[in-house]
Amino acid sequence: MKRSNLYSSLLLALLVISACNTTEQGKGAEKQPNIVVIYLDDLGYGDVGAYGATVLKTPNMDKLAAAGLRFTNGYATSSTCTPSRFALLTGVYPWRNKDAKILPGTAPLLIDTQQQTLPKMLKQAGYRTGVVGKWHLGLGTGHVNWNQHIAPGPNEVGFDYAYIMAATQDRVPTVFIENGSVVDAEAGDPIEVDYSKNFEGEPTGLDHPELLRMRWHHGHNNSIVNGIPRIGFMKGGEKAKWVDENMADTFLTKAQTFVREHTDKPFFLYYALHQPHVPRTPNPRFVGASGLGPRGDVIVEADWCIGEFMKTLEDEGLLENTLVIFSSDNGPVVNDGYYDDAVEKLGDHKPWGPLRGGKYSLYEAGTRVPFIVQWKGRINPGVSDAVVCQMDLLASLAGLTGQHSESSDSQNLLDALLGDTDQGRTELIVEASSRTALRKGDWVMIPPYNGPARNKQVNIELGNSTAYQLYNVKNDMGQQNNLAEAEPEKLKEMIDRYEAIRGQ
Ligand code: NG6
Ligand code: CA
Repeated sequence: MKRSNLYSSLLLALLVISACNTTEQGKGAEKQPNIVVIYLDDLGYGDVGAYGATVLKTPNMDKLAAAGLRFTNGYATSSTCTPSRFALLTGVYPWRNKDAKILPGTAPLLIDTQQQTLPKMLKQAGYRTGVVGKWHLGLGTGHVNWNQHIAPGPNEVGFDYAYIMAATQDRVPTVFIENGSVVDAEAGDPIEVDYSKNFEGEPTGLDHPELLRMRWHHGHNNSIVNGIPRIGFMKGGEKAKWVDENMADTFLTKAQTFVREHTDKPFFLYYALHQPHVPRTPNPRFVGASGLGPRGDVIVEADWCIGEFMKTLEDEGLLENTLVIFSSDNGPVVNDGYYDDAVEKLGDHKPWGPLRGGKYSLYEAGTRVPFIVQWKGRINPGVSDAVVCQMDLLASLAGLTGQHSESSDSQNLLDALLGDTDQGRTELIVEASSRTALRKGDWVMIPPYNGPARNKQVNIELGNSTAYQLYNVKNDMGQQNNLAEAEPEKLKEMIDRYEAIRGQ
């Protein structure tokens, strides 16, 4: 071979190899994008501009929707936090686990450490995994010593990194926990937590209303932290206690840092914001921002955090290689136990949008939530009416990353989530404080339940009735016309299917 020919052959070979590499990388990016779940706490279907809110402005959430796929039938499994988060992380219906209920801050870890989870599955696919924000899935095995390493917790169910609050911001302990250790804990000021009795000499919201800067409406009258009465009793840990108004910035910074530190390998980040759950304590920068009082202000604050977080992805050049899923753990509540002007300043804003009910409810506003999926360059912006559920992320993301889902509840809806089809689930059981209902096609069937029709304290219709309820939620989104009597065949079909699934 002539020397010039040899050179050209070598050059050609190099070109072929580099072309193959590019294709490989391209394929890898398609299969292994970074994955971020941005999860709000009690954000309602009607709280987001893209879902019809007009009084309340959410430009950054709207931007996600404008650049991504907005689901009109996106569901949490449950109308409260713990069961929804359980399903999100395990892909299993929460009603299969009798302990999947709103947990106190002292509850043991709800997820079995042997169980498959979303972060564990993604770790198998080579991902680095992190959780920042609200946990509320229990910690330890029953008697947590808050002054020692706390385990099992997020690190034992698949998260490489965890910066969390244990339960909710209205429950003690009011401290952050980073990889099993209370942040800023001091050996000389040990933390003690009890949900049944107070510690001697410690003031409570019930006994010392003069010490409060936020009054309790129902519940929330135990230990006082930062002038706010909480659920449960806590002693010690003065330096470790969070400043409520700084929580949003703290979680944002941790989420941004996680991204910046993991740009070399695919990552999965579960960014679980604490807004707009009670107590609503916007940073002073956001006080008055919404005109709707603290509930609106903390939604504006959360919206800002999301904008800043998305900027970080953009600045790191990751937008085109990151699948972002935005949703909420359950529907909205206006008065959830504190006097905070949310009721008085609500005006024309409808956190539940066109849906009936809210948090704690079996009606649609309990579980149908904002649900947006964005992947720049891969997902065509638009709106999808496919029924999708957060529980399906396990099987769908397993499908995306070439892994196997061990859950039979979680469905691989990757094509629907990426907008390649508008076919989602055909049926879904939704849950509200251990009561369940069936959505199948355009229909929702709620079996009879004892209990009040309305929770008067939070002023939300719960879905309880002595009779069967049957709604066509396509024609009657607000569930105003109970068709149980008019459509006996449909009702029977729904009851049969419901009983079959619940009996599985
Ligand atoms: C309820 C609390 C409520 C809220 C909820 C959990 C009372 C009276 N109410 O028990 O304020 O903390 O639990 O919300 O204590 S969730 O979004 O975490 O499910
Ligand atoms: Ca919640």
